[in-house]
Amino acid sequence: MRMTLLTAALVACLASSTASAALMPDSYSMLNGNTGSYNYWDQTYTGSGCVTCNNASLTGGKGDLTDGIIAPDNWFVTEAPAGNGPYVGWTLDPTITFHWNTTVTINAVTFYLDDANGAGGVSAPAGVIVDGNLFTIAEPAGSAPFAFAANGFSFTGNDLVVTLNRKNQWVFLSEVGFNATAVPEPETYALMVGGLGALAMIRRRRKTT
Ligand SMILES: [Ca+2]
Ligand SMILES: [Ca+2]
Ligand SMILES: [Ca+2]
Repeated sequence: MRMTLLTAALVACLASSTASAALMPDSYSMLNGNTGSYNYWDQTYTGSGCVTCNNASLTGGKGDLTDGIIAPDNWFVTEAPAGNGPYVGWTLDPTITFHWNTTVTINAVTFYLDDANGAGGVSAPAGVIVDGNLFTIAEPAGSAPFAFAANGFSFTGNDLVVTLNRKNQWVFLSEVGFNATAVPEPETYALMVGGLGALAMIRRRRKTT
């Protein structure tokens, strides 16, 4: 029973030390989207730059890519009629720089993308580059929007650069999420070791009585 408690305490400590934390950027910069049948712009972007101009330079703000809204359907459904649709769609390979005001460590980036199987020239991208690391994206089964998580790298800094590599004429993105594996603080280690030490002492005391 005491060993079970000890094991449970250890598992709890390890679980808390590897918990994943979501990190919201303070701003992002990129070129605005393009016009096709509709306008696939980042019309709610809060920074400087023309939000209704194709490929205008947008800097210092946030918009469609970090508003928490993930497009639930293909571009031809969610973008019609022309308005502030949830996607940003490009006919170039967009490079987006995400900025944090404080230094962050990031181990995973999730991209929420459309896969229209080529309808209107819109397909899943061939891959994404995150902080210089290329991640190839296999063609998703079916034709629904999907999420692709790039992980297995570690970025520490203020500005994380990502690029989407198109496979077709267009690439459509509605949200980007960031996760960090929290590194335990020295105090956490101290508490963990202290807690295990206390349990061991209890065990020893019980043995001697
Ligand atoms: Ca969004
Ligand atoms: Ca949009
Ligand atoms: Ca597909």
